[in-house]
Amino acid sequence: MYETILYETGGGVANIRLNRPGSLNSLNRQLVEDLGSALKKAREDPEIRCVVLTGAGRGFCAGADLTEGAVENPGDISAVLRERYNPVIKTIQEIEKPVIAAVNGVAAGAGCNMALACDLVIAAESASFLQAFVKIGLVPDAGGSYFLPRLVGSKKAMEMMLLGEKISAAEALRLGMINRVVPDSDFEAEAGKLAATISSGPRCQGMIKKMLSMSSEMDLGDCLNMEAEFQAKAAATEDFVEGVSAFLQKRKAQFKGK
Ligand code: T3D
Repeated sequence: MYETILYETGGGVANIRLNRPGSLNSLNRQLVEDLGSALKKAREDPEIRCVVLTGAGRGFCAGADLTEGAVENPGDISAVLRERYNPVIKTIQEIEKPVIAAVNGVAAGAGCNMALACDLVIAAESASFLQAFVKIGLVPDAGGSYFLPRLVGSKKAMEMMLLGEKISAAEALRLGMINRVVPDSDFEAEAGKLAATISSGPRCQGMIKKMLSMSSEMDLGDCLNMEAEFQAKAAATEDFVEGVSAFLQKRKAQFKGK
């Protein structure tokens, strides 16, 4: 049981819902702690093959809780990031299971960058994204300086970070920041379908995640070597045997994530 999030599992999916709707799920100390703990729980649970991160109410996440006293104790911000935010972003990246951000509403500041740290992002049509930091005199954090320029290019990232303007889900999709936009009325169902597709997929999905993370820092030669190494691991899985058998028998594969 968590104080600030809802954690539900089913069908191989761990659903983590940020649950402070009164402040658009802003990140207070407890929420960051609960989120970190829930992500670790999903990582350790062998039944879980996909994680979904979403928000309760009309927002996804409005970034840091600005009522928590950052202005009174500015010296603490560095420690807050190193000890609380950064481990969450690293866990999202390092967990060997796909993490989907299901962005139901506004994603601002660290909330926006937390969504970008996820492996897939599906957004409701009414959702929006903003690098809100500059509006309050802060620089981007929660991995934004890493993810955003890699997704949209440095010029667009610069514009978003310098101006802090809100962009629509449709614009975020056009820019390549996110994967899918669906009508608000279909959002829960479509996010559920995407999670179900991933959670019934083969073991190699976790390897694909790891490979793409590693390849961002590699040259072609290293990527080719990495592919040879990971392909041997993928070929040793039960799911590879099932995948090929299903193809030859002209039936749908039943993957077990093993
Ligand atoms: O110390 C550290 O933790 C350092 C780390 C910093 C990382 C960061 O994320 S810095 C960036 C922090 N976030 C922001 O600056 C965004 C602030 N919020 C907004 O700009 C707007 O709320 C939104 C654009 C996100 C949404 O606007 P709108 O008009 O849809 O909603 P609203 O009316 O502004 O907000 C609704 C309620 O949520 C409102 O409360 P009220 O008046 O109904 O009681 C508002 O005060 C509250 N709220 C929204 N964002 C935050 C928040 N309360 C606390 N902290 C927030 N970030």
